[in-house]
Amino acid sequence: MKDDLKSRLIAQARAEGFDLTRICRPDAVPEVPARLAAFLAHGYHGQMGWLADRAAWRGDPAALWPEARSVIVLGESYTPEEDPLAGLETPDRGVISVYARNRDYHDLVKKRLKRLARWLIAEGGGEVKVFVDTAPVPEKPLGQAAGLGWQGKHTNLVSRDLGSWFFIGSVFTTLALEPDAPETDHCGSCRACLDACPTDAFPAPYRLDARRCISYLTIEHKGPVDEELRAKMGNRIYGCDDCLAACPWNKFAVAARELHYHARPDLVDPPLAELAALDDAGFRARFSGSPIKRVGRDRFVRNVLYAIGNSGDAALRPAAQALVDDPDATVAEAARWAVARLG
Ligand code: B12
Ligand code: SF4
Ligand code: SF4
Repeated sequence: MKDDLKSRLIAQARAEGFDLTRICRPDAVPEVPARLAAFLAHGYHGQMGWLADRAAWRGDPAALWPEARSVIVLGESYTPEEDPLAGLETPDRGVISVYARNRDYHDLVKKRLKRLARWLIAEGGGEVKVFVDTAPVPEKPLGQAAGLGWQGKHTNLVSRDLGSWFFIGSVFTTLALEPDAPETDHCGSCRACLDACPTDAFPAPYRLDARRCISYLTIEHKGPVDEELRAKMGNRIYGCDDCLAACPWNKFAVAARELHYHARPDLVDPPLAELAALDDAGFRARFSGSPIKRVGRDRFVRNVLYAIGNSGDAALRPAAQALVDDPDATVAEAARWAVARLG
């Protein structure tokens, strides 16, 4: 009877739009507390104090909700149709990472998780909690324990079916569902992701120093970025996909089923001059419904100015010059840096 519930759950998740559905026990990741503690002890989390604040829960899903008996871990593909790195060849344009080229996945995945959870309660009873990204849940290790994929050397989960381009969501339940077998590491001797990183953000395979990662620097880091790293950011203005795009397992990925993940044309490599001119209202209007809205106009324009400084394109100098007295001190400093770099 329970197995029947599990196969119907998998079919229901598929109908909701999830590409992968696997199950593990909440206590299936005993290695995580020590590894998370080592990550924090090195200071790899930078300004992301929230990673340290709730480390006891993030390390141990069984402590987060002691009544939970199973974790359903789900993967949703956002594989791009376009070449994700093509924009790196056009320095007068900014590259936005694939996951942020349309609607915010947090909203889309959460809605689906909630619908799936309601279905599960109706069919099997029990209680549920749903999580995607923002809760203190070790989503990647849980995904590996459930067999969704393995944590590759770039630290993200890689699936034999979807490659590196998929989001993770989870449903914790008090039901005891049959767990799946964990996935094993299929990286072998490959190190394509490590070699692709523009900022050498991997102190070792499977370990990321987030302080050097362009995704962290463009999205999470407040204030000025170290000059040594700025120059290496190129024209990446929101997130970074270089290590994901390098993964050979992507050849098995098919384009995302969810149309809201297909790129909005105006978010594929937009002109830097246009973005530098955005004020608060313009920024909010342009990025409404997009994850980019979270960083706010000032941090976004800071990123755009670093890209202008790296462009080598003197035609962009006036766009930076216009911001040297910006009320935001970080934006003003970035503008002066860009003007000086363009000579
Ligand atoms: C914080 C965070 C970030 C930070 C830090 C990233 C990181 N690798 O930790 C920053 C801002 C840099 C970031 C960037 C990105 N992120 Co992010 N991020 C998170 C978040 C919120 C928490 C991750 C976390 O706990 N990090 C802390 C460290 C300690 O965890 P860890 O990487 O798992 O570290 C493990 C390894 O070091 C490992 N380890 C240590 N030694 C060894 C040895 C061996 C042999 C092995 C196997 C493992 C191992 O053990 C550690 C503990 O598990 C998760 C959502 C969530 N709640 O889980 C999303 C999440 C990981 N991010 C995601 C995405 C998509 C991205 C980006 C691709 C976005 C982009 N395009 O810019 C980049 C990728 C950068 C990269 N190479 O990781 C997805 C990944 C989906 C997937 N398929 O894996 C997640 C799961 C969000 C989601 N719900 O879909 N992210
Ligand atoms: S996201 Fe970019 S900067 Fe961060 S580790 Fe991957 S390649 Fe390096
Ligand atoms: S690029 Fe190679 S080393 Fe990196 S995650 Fe993919 S298979 Fe593993």
